[in-house]
Amino acid sequence: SKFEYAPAPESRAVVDIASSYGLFIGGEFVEPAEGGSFKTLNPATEESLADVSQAGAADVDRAVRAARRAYQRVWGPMSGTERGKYIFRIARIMQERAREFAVLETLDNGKPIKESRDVDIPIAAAHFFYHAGWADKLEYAGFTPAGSAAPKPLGVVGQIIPWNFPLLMLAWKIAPALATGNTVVLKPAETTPLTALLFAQVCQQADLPPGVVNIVTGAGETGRALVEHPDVDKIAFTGSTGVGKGIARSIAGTRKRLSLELGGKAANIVFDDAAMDQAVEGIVNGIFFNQGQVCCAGSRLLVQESVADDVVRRLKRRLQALRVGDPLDKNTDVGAINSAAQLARITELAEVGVAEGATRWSPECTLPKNGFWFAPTVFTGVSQSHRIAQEEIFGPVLSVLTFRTPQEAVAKANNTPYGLSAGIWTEKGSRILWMADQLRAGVVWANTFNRFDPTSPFGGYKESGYGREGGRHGLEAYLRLDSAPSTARSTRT
Ligand code: TXE
Repeated sequence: SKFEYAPAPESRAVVDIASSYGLFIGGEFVEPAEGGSFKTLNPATEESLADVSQAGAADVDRAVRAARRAYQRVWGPMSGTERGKYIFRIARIMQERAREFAVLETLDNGKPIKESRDVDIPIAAAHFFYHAGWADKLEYAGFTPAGSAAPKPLGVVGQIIPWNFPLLMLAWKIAPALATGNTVVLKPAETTPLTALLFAQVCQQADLPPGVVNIVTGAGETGRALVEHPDVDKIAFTGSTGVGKGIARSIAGTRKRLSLELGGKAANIVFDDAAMDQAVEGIVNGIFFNQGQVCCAGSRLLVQESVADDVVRRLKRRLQALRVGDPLDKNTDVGAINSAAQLARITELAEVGVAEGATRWSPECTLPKNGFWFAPTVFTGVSQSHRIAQEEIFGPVLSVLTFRTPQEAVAKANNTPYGLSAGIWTEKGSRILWMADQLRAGVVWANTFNRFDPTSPFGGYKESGYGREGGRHGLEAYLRLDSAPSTARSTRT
């Protein structure tokens, strides 16, 4: 049955939030077969924003069938040029509706509006623009030998994303999948489904053929149904390392392809010759951007011993000036933690840090009474074996360690199970190149941190996962590079 909208009692000025949402399947919003729903909250106030449908296995099956039909009948056979036009149209509408997206993202996630306004939404739109440009050029990009057929799509792709960058992760997943001719069933995280549902409306507005994009909302059970569905050709997952490993186990031995983007414990490495004001800004941005709920967050500061006291002093002074509070206030630097569960994980690991003997410090700040809040926190006196130096905290908590030589910095930076990103702060170009070569990290930033661009591939080493997202490399995850015929007609441009 089709889902009818009722406006929420106090829908916000900028964005219309419905009181309840259906599943987006086959181009329309529909009721879930078993009728269940869950609430999504504003983490800054704990108020309910909307009721969202809970997709069960029957709904996931319906979405996969819609995606298969769209793949076989419309999207697979369509020329790259035509596909590109639809993706461009989506990008343009996202730009036009950027304010709505930004406010909705901040309400549902708790992140400061200046981040959703200046980072999440514009980069999400940029991913669609970038990939629209690829849609009709795939056969010229060297994926397959010159003169042979264009590379083929995989078919129906299941995508599962986390709550830390809800719309941006959706864009990282959907834009390359569509550009390469695949159709999609995407499951947003259960605490942040609203911008994905607004994106579904954008697909309608862009007249995207029904079934090319399907959005199923729900928690881990819904994700599991998607992973286990026999007619899905690939799973792309971003989330916790534990769940990622479980997905890899359940997919082993099936025809499904898999790409995983998991956790991190990045080192932000500051040498004594670094431009210190810039480095301190980079440290702050590295760990307090999005409340530290970032897989590539610079959660370990490795600072050269000779300047360690000075850097920590400057850092603390800078943190006194951070504004923590109402995420909708455009002056806010640090917003709310996304959920009670995440707050509990952060709180527990911070307590472990104290119990293991590290020194805990936070600037003075008054946290709002309701909602999920955690003050910016710095641990000094941390050693490599401490859990706060090894485990992903995924919160506004920085662990400070020191080193003497570049070799020691490399050894310490590489001493975690992860390998997603790293930062280097030095004025010496030769040292940047040597360090970047030695660090086991998929992304290495020099004299900057947390920079994202659709043209650069992003992804990890070791337990941070495999596969790359963004750039030419990101497209490979959605293509068959052999010359076997695909189930749909060729994707000639
Ligand atoms: O992640 P989950 P959680 C890390 C971070 C955080 C921890 C836990 O350290 O503290 O993970 O976060 C879906 N089959 N990261 O519990 O559960 C789930 O519904 C299929 C790092 O929120 O991995 C959601 O859509 N899907 C990370 C998505 O997986 C399942 C971002 C992620 O949730 C599933 C998020 C299952 N069995 C957390 N169980 C990063 N790399 O950025 C859950 N899901």
